[in-house]
Amino acid sequence: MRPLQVHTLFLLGLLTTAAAQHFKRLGTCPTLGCILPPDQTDFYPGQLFDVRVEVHAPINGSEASNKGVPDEKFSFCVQSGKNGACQDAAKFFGVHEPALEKWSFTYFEDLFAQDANQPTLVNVASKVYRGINLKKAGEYTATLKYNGRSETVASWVVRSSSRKQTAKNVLFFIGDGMTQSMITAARLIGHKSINGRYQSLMQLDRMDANGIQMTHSIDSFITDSANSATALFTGKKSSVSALNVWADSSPNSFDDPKMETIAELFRRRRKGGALGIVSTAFIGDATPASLCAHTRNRNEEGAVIFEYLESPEAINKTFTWPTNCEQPDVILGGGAEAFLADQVAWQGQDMYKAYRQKGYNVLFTGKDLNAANPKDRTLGIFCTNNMAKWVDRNIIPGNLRNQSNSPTGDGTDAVDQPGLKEMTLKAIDILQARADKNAGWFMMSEAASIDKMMHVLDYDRALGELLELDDTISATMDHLKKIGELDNTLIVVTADHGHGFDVFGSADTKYLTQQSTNILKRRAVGTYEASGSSEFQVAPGARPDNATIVVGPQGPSFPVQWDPRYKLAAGFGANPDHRENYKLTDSGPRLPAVGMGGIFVTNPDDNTDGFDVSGTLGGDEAQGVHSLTDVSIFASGPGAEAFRGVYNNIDIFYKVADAMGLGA
Ligand SMILES: *[C@@H]1O[C@H](CO)[C@@H](O)[C@H](O)[C@H]1NC(C)=O
Ligand SMILES: *[C@@H]1O[C@H](CO)[C@@H](O)[C@H](O)[C@H]1NC(C)=O
Ligand SMILES: *[C@@H]1O[C@H](CO)[C@@H](O)[C@H](O)[C@H]1NC(C)=O
Ligand SMILES: CC(=O)N[C@H]1CO[C@H](CO)[C@@H](O)[C@@H]1O
Repeated sequence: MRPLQVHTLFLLGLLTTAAAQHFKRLGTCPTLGCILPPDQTDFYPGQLFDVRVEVHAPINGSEASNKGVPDEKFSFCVQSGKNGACQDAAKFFGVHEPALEKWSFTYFEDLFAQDANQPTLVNVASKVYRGINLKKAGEYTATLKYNGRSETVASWVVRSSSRKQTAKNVLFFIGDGMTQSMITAARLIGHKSINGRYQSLMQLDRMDANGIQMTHSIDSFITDSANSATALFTGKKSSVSALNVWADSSPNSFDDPKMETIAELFRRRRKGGALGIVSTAFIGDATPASLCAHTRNRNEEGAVIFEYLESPEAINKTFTWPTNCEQPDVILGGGAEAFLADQVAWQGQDMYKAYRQKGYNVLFTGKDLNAANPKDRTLGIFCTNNMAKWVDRNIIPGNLRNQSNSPTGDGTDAVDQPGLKEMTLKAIDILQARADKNAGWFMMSEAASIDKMMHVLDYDRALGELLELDDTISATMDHLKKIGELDNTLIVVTADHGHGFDVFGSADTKYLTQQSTNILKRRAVGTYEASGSSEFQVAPGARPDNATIVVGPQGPSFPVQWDPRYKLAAGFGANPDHRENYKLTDSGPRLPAVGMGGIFVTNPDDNTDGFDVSGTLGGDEAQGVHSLTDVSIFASGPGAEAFRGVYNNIDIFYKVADAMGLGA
């Protein structure tokens, strides 16, 4: 902890822009002088980053200044510690004085300006210092002076670090969007209880340590998966949609100042260490992209896939970046569109071919994954877009038909998709086979569709994904034990953000569908004592009562029946207009709202026998959105105790880096 830097000029700046809330000139920059990394940024010793300074001159709007001409003669200096002199930045960083860059951008000051289509126009003068690092732990102060007497001050801290390795391997699981209320609901449907007592627990309930992390963005209190993953993997706060960069105001999505990720640092400091990325999302999506890619715009899916293979710098050599992930040893997930030349691949290249040329074994089915030689660098892409959901793969496999989502792009159906468990276990074998002796490995494995199914209010599928994650963690621990690596492996499980989901009772779906009006249908919801016990039956596992229950094909810790008469009655904090009947959508993932006349309204084909729920979001939202809640973090293995307590999402990067002993 350190005191907030209270600076009079900052306060003046804050007063003039106090109204900027929805829309900001630049979120990290309350004054007209901007420093990126902004005030209150922390670093790991030697961690690479870029620095950008901007001087803004709005030509109109409430902050109009200097007739719209930005001060090009600004000065920028950095001071180490409390007493040293503030040294010219180029000299301090040991780089050439960068060239001056200029551009302009527009933004709306508020919703009234947007309605009137009156954007404010801002002219900018800027410099960028690339590939910097600060080796010595301690405090640093960066000062930008502009417009004569104005100044912006940023206080940075290089944290102390550990060189002692406690964990040879790190397996980092992300349950995307997973909150404690979802874990509670998944436990209720996946585990039997008698008289209020569970007869078995989730793997998440049985980890060595647990804590709570705060997920706010650098400039908004609700986060998205790009900037929260950036926080987890770089130890830096960032903005919505930004991947491992601080968002600047320039139009280019690739020139924003970068920050080194845990994967890049691991590759640079642990020679011979192996790197794995597994996700049930399209593999260029924000969370899997956050290990290796750098861009202001998470939608640059083609660029992300190119950056994994080459380096962020290969996008444009002008934006030098002296580190990269050096071609991860294993990449498994969906998202074939970013590899297919005629779809969204980078510059229309056949990226499968490009990966093969760099030595990757490229495969497309669960069968091929199972048979793959673990010694090979492996790219497994099993479908276009996101992968099939656990409920569809295991309960309603017919839903995998007629999707035209083959990863080869030939228009057939991707019917042989592995689950998170199969991918994660195989990835472990590949990392084990490819890591140099004692060099260990780092893997991120993401249950992406907890989030994706919560967005579409498909609670059954979301909880299925969560139970699959839990099953994956326990199978992983068994596997690591079998191969003698459990005691060498730190396992961390957390979420990147939450959704406002919770359960408030049970619903008699039979009664609900037979009533004629909204208000009568809602009588089917039983609260308090009328909520009863869970009617979901579970498959037997290592449980005392397993004799009486029919074993499903899914194994223990999953319900054997996904649509009992009495379901969970649940709600959502942020939703479009929709209709609810609490039954499993058996045609595939739910579509709660559709576009009609320029806004999203209740999908007339969804839950036709349900009751209407009014939206809480604007008509431009087709889905639910993320919410504020802190999220849980669980850890087991060497170094797990560091994850106890309540802290910020950025702290997780430092804890993981220390466990791996990545201090220089
Ligand atoms: C600012 O100036 C630009 C360019 O002349 C104009 O398009 C815009 O509407 C102006 N905005 C305001 C808020 O006056
Ligand atoms: C690289 O970036 C520079 C500076 O923004 C730009 O002028 C140039 O056109 C870019 N090159 C490519 C190939 O995009
Ligand atoms: C539970 O199932 C296992 C495997 O089918 C069996 O060996 C065990 O005896 C069962 N336990 C009880 C208490 O029925
Ligand atoms: C609705 C539809 O197109 N159904 C087709 C799905 O695919 C099977 C074969 O895989 C066809 O028989 C169906 O007609």
